[in-house]
Amino acid sequence: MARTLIDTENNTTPQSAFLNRRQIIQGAGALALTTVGGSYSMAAQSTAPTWLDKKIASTVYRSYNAGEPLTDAQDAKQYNNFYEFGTGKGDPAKYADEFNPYPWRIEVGGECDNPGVISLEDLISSQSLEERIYRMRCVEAWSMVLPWTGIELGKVLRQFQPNSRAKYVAFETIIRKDEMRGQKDPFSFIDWPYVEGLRIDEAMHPLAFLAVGMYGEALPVQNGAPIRLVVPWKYGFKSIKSIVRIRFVDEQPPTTWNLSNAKEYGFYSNVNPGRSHPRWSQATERRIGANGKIERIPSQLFNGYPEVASLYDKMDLGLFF
Ligand SMILES: Nc1nc2c(c(=O)[nH]1)N[C@H]1C(S)=C(S)[C@@H](COP(=O)(O)O)O[C@H]1N2
Ligand SMILES: [Mo]
Repeated sequence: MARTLIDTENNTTPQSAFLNRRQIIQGAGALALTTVGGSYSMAAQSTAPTWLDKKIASTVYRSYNAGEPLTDAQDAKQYNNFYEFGTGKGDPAKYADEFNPYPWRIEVGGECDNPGVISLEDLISSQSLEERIYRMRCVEAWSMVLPWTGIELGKVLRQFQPNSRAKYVAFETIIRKDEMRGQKDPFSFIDWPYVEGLRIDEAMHPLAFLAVGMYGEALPVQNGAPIRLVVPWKYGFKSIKSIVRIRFVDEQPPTTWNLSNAKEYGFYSNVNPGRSHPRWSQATERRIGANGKIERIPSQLFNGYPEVASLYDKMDLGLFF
């Protein structure tokens, strides 16, 4: 039942240059990075607190539906990018039980009138949760259709009252070297913490989402427990996991993949089939769909969310990639 999710014809990953070096150093086989299911059993999940399970169970409505079959939960939970746990697609699920996300707090500050440190519970208790089914398109040219549970990002951000100097929003992932083995890797090209950012109008767009659940349950660690960003019109790496800090800033903040290779990864990173990655085409994607079905389908501008186009009206998408 092991399924090969990376096709050999296109075994390109953003980090393949690094992986090649890593494989030489460690003698790791490329095959170990390319299959999920069967090669290991699911790691035990850390248990979410009761208040979170209850909150997620109270989710009442679906505001978006991709209109496409859902990716199997098993694939969504076992084929991940979360370099804090290693660079292999199976590493995050394999080492998930080494990380305990509860209790969780988020520090919100910068250009806003109501900064502070807030617990996850306080952050979401005043909001009702909704489920949204979104397409997720990784820059590596694979994609999934995933049901998230959470809150519109803008609704959360407005609680902190951003001021007129808040032109961008910067996000940071937790650093916990003892629980996240990827952060101890001396060869890692990521300067921890993983950081991401959005322009303020992008962050306030109703499609931008903060997820605390997936498939009707609390987020698995490997998918970014307990809270992560989901920006469905951008390449997956913008959707930063396990967020501990949010800052309103007046200048474009640094972002992890752009720092690692600015020629290959821009700040905007909107899904754009018309603009190839320097090392591979973005015209099509490998959809990891229902019942393990994998098919090659055309990619869509803004990942098929044309409602965001007006955010980029005056911008040259080739220049601001
Ligand atoms: N902190 C952190 N967030 C991250 C990543 C990561 O390595 N670290 N990987 C990104 C990439 S490249 C993708 S495609 C998505 C994958 O999300 P998923 O594993 O839930 O499908 O998470 C993004 N968020
Ligand atoms: Mo990705």
